[in-house]
Amino acid sequence: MDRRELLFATALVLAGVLVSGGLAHAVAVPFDEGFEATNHGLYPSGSGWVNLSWGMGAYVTQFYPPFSGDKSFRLDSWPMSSQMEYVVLDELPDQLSYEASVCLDATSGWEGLVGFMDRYNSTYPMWNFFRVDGSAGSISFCGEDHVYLGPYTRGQWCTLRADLNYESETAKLWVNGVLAAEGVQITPRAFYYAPMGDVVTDQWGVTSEASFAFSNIVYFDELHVWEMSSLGSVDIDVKPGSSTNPINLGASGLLPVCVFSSETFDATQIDPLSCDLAGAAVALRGNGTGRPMAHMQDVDGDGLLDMMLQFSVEQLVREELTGGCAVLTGTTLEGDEFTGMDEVAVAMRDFSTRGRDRR
Ligand SMILES: [Ca+2]
Ligand SMILES: [Ca+2]
Ligand SMILES: [Ca+2]
Repeated sequence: MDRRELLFATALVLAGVLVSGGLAHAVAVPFDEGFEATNHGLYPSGSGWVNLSWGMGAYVTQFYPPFSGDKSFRLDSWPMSSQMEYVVLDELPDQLSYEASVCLDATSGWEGLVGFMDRYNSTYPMWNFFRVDGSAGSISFCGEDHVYLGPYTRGQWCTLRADLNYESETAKLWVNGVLAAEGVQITPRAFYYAPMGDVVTDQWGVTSEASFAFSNIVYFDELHVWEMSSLGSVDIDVKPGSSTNPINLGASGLLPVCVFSSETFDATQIDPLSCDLAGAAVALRGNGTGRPMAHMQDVDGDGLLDMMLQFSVEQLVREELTGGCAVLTGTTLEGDEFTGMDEVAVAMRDFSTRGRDRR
């Protein structure tokens, strides 16, 4: 039996023990775990964690600088057995994102993995996962494509995020909040794999890998899984300069709305003609050109140009403002959809025609 076969056999035995002991309860998406609710030295069993493969140990620790709060999750593998922990997700939405902060121990950390897993497999029983490799000094992602994402230094926390689109079977990947790769081919949610039969990758978790001749200590913190809307969410400000954002529906005139650029969204690429705010389109210039009233300006002073849009107050639909929120939707010139929301205070000073019509 070579090492791979031994690992496979070990995983099967351990998995058998787990299955006979009853299946784990699924956790709801969104899933959030910062390990602050578990005492030092204990396994975080209260939040749905299940052990897949015992290495040397897995417990919440206060003794290593965490990413958040004062605790993180420490996984320590044996040379022949990975330490693998997972939660079962109650659903796998079409657009699923996950994020994890990972730190390889400064002296004893070799490789940490985060992503999806199934009960039976051998060396890398994971799919659509990040690999933080201390000896190579690299961060990579393994889906159907394997992509290098950037350098890594042991002893440092890195935050990894994957936006998985199971419909297009591609991912956007982020390292420390910066987009590192997009259009990366991913493994489907469910597939057939000869050694294992039907595989459903509904288990998500973390691993300290065992392909080393010594133990491997990895810390994990701030683990999140959530459903991504097909619409990208952007920051907007109705009436920049006003925090209460009063709108008088009985009045005419223009309502300015700023859409902010960020590291991940370029508001200058918005198609103003595609935008809708509570039923209103961007007003057109009155000079017969038919051009929308939109201009670029760095409204929040962060060095990135933002998009200022002017909407006609008369077009606003009162029913779409109930609840005190105005929702903006639109697309970029490349066709990417986005949405943003701001609070508004609606006043109805004029109850003549408009108010009655809309009752
Ligand atoms: Ca923490
Ligand atoms: Ca405002
Ligand atoms: Ca700006």
